[in-house]
Amino acid sequence: MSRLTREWICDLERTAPDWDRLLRERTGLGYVELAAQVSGRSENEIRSAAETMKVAAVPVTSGLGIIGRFSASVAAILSTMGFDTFVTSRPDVDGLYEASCRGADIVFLADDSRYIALNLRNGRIADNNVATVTGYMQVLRSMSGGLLGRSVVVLGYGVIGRLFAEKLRQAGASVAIYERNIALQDRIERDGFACVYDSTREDPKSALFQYDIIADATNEGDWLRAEDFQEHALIAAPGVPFSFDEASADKLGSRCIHDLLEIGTVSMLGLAL
Ligand code: 2YC
Repeated sequence: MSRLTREWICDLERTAPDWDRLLRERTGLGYVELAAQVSGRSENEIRSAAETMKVAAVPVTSGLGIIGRFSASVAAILSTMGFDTFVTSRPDVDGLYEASCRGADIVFLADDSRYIALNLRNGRIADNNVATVTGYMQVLRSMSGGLLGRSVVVLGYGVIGRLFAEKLRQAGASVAIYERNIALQDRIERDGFACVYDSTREDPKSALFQYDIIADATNEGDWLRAEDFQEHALIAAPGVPFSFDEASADKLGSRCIHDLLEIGTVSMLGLAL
């Protein structure tokens, strides 16, 4: 997934509770419900974990360094679920040590290559890529009423797109891939998927109109419009930056679910319990 920027997430601490409510309204799955579903636990088990467990977000300075408000945003999402959370005052190894000394049961930390949740009590580890796709699969299941036998197109065949296509296939959906990168098209065929991107078409995007369930895992940003899809199409969009502009997002309304960090983070929590 693309590296977030402070500008993109600067409001997330304030909006995390609103998005929890909106997700529940639109998909029936707020943060606690989502964490329960991906973990195979009950909502009450998640809520009682929130009452007893401490979670720390540890800033990491490696590579391109700390993203302003990243750790605070992670903490805000998890405290919205009821967890006692804190951001360590120190980064990196010293921060991990601080988290342990202050009684953290689970730590969340990310460098430029990997964003994980590590359970210090049982050693379970959750990876953001896997958790994000697992969370968005639950969202799609809930919005669509079931994926068995449904025709789904996955946009983009990067790490998230590949994970999404495999999980959709496992769920019994008929999966096609839309990927314009020629180098990836061989891999798509090898993995047993049809690639529906056709560069000979005047408007390759017109191939998307036939689908009513879309998983958007692209990272180009601002390249799709609501009009590219059927009126009732459902779109799960983990891709960052978002593929739609504000006007299209408004037109799509509750048929399109996208966020920068929330669904992946609450799903990580569920998978790390
Ligand atoms: O502030 C910090 O601790 C930074 N080291 C965080 C870097 C996160 C880089 N990764 C991303 O921006 C996204 C994540 C949301 C998941 C995958 N890429």
